[in-house]
Amino acid sequence: MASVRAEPYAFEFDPETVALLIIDMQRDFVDPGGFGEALGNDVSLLRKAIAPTKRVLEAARRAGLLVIHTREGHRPDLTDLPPSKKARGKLKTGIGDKGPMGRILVRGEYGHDIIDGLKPKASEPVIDKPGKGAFYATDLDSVLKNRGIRQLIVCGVTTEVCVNTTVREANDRGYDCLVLEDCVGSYFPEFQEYALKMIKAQGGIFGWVGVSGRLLPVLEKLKTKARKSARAGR
Ligand code: TIU
Repeated sequence: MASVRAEPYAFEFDPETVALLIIDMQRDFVDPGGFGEALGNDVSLLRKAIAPTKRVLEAARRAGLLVIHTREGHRPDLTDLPPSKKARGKLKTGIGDKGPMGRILVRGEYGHDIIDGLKPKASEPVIDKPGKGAFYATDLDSVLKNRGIRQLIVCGVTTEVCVNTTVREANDRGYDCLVLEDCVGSYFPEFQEYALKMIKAQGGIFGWVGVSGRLLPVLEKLKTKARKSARAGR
């Protein structure tokens, strides 16, 4: 069992049954010219999460953890886009419309894909989701169950929207979530603060909140152990 300092108390996990879940690190949300910016947001607030998430992703890969990525988006014919989601915000350029990086939040478009710095490996499942939560209308739960995963280390954007919705969905399905506060981002500093507070309040009502700096040395130790057992032929 590995243990990471977190709030409201230490997050303990078995590396065999924990996965890294990276939520929606797509160009449409974090790059200038995407959906996030079309909504009137300052994307630089999300970009702060890229470097620490990259360090966690690389350490998780070295430690042999299952890594899963998600993308929010829709079919090119938009048949899975609820009219309410399309209409919301009365945007001039909204979901499905042509933006500077292709049609906004449409699968297969450049803007819909994950940023180059956090590109999934071919062996890492990518979950395409039409909603904010990663469990809604996806096979994420079955991917996790088939791999015996019971706990999730969560990074991604945005903290109060897709991260929080996914953590709440995961919590109700019996998964423990550790959210890394420097690896998640919000367009609104006050939402960042309170979205994290909501997770860890009341004894960890939805899960745990930690920082990547505490997790990285724990993952490095797992890597050393994995190497030692490989050398011992176990
Ligand atoms: N991934 C995600 O959070 N989708 C959003 O639409 N977030 C906003 O904050 N708008």
